[in-house]
Amino acid sequence: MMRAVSSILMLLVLLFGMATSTSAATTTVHVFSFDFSENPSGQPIVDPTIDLGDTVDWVWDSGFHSTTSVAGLSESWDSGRHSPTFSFDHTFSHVGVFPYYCSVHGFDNGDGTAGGMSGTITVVPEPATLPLLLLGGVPLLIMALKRINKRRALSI
Ligand SMILES: [Cu+2]
Repeated sequence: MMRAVSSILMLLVLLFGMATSTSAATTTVHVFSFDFSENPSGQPIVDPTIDLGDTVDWVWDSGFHSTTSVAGLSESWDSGRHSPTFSFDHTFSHVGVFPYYCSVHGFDNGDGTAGGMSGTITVVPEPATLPLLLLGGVPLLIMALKRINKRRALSI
């Protein structure tokens, strides 16, 4: 009985710890002529997907560029135009897909999208693992409780 209770407590502590230990992260996005990507120039272009509360750190590798969000969205930023060496941070506090562009080589289409030298930041709710952990934890909890009840029935 005590062993079952303590193992349930251990499980709860573990689940809680895993659910709350996801901390804010920073993703680097390279800025080069003429694109934005998680990969450096010459490798496949990757637009990042980040967790809510994470930060994107744009790092200028080459050329004269800006990172500028399109108008009318819940996230808004503008680095201004710079050459290397420069970097610019923005922390995302809203979930969604956020298109942005270089004000030198790209443009705001005026409808929430961007063209030319442009990219997107996708922000997903954090932590994505919490519902999965709870889904996994509930059956384990029920199994443990059933086992306790069975032992109790036997000992009477
Ligand atoms: Cu540019």
